[in-house]
Amino acid sequence: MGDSDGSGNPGDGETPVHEVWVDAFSIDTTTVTTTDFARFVAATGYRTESEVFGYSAVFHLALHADLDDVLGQPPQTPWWLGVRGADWAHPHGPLSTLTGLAEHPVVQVSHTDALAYCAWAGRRLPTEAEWECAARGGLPGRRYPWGDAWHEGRRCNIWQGRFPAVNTLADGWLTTAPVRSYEPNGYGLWQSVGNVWEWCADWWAEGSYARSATRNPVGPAAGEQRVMRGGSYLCHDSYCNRYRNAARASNTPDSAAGNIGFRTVALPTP
Ligand SMILES: [Ca+2]
Ligand SMILES: [Ca+2]
Repeated sequence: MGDSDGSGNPGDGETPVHEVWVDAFSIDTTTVTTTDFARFVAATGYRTESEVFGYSAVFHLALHADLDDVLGQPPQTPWWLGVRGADWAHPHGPLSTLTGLAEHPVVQVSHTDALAYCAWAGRRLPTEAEWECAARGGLPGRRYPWGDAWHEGRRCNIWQGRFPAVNTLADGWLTTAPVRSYEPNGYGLWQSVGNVWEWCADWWAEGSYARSATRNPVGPAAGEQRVMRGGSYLCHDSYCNRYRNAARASNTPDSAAGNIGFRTVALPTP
């Protein structure tokens, strides 16, 4: 695990590189789709945290909402808009729908929502170590799931152009791509890097690698943020080079946005 080529970001805790053992596990080849999530909601009546809060985060160029429904934008990340009525079924705002998105990843789901889905499905979130093992696809120490070479726009869905205003769409997508786009890695996983960030089970701590268990690590015992891995359609070298196997990020468990989803793992829990 970890950043072998020095491209990690200060504060992201991608080092030290360390060897871990994970017991065999079975992981989804794709992130959970809107179709999967709709089945869960239909079966349980579950209301996501965005629905309870009444708003969620939408990327400014994807907005489908009346301006009255735009509640604000964080000064540090003004490309995110807080939008009333944005939720998993209206990922770009209340005027958006899931039409055409049946095979796209579900987004606007918090870590709490992902756990609720897992409980219904009889599955769980991957640990951070399992996620990285799966994302590497049998190529340890490489930068991307397919190796070290960069194939601009042909292997994953990130941002091309000038972030956050101009996207040339060289890879075909401004926001999410269908979950089976590009090519799977050596273990059959699609889009572990790019497309959407993926929630992991672990609590986040910048220094967790220095004190990681060597067998089946599960991360810190407690924390304030949960780990997310893999980067998203908003990643770009100029702003966020986190579309790499080793890259790490985190968010509070009740956070949701238009570029965060998840994939699940079969029980039991390590
Ligand atoms: Ca793209
Ligand atoms: Ca991903």
